[in-house]
Amino acid sequence: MEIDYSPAVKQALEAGVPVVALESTIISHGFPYPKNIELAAKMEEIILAEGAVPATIAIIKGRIKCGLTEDELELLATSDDVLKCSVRDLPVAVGGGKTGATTVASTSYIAELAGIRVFATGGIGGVHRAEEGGGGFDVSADLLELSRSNVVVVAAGAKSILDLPATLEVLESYSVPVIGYKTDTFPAFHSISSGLPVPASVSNMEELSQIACMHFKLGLPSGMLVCNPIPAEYAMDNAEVDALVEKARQAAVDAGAKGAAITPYILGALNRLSNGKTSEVNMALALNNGKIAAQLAVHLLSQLEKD
Ligand code: PSU
Ligand code: MN
Repeated sequence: MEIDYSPAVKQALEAGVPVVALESTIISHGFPYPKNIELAAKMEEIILAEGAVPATIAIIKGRIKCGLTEDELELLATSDDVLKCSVRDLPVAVGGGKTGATTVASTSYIAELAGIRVFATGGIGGVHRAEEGGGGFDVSADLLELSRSNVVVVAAGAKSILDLPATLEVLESYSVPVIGYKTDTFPAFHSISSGLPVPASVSNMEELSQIACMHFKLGLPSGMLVCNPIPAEYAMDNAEVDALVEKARQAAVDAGAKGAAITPYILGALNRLSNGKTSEVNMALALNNGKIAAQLAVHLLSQLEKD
């Protein structure tokens, strides 16, 4: 598959400089403009500051891009004609010359093809709650892709709009290692903890990179999920989030939002209902994931070279 690399990403991959993949759905469908472009720029800065090179992935007019120009980021942030592309949408987007933002699933898929081992996002998709407004029967392709793309994904867990116990069960069935970074519970995106235990946790970067290194050395076909909770100073109380989520879910039912449109709809409703607070929190956790992913990419590369 042909991928268009930006000069910076191409150079980094050739020279063996650590690279961190970034998704673009968070830009096109996760934040309002101009917060989204602010996030995209800050995410790149924070990764560069840690000594890694950011590679934002998207489909631009039918071309798979790994590393974007400012104009391309601006297009993704402002156009209302950007498809939300999971893996199954790639043939339609690429074949049809369309512009699409990549989800955790499709970004992981492309990152592996590009030889990028670490990917930072906000939160992963998961198993939706079965009741109305939860999406009905709806399981994100992010989970399936985590089982078959050989990439370490750093995320602040998943949002409490999802069924988190079921999400963890599916990750177990799919043999995806789930590692808590400085936590022994699964983070709930806006909140530090869902209260659900994770199967393993590490207390520092050295340990994390050793485990990630072992994942690749064992040749496991799956990805690995690193759960990095939101920093305490930005975190929201579980009760505050739960109350907002209930209202946002009702708004989604009233608006008839379904399928792939559910998550973006609920994110927008949470932002409105909280007067922008959830977007601020979302920004803080995404940047923190960028930072940890960059540190991991740097450590992992030297670890892999050592062994
Ligand atoms: N969660 C967020 N913000 C997002 C997403 C999830 O807080 O922008 C996006 C990610 O790109 C994720 C996708 O991969 O939604 C999952 O969508 P679905 O549930 O339709 O698979
Ligand atoms: Mn879905």
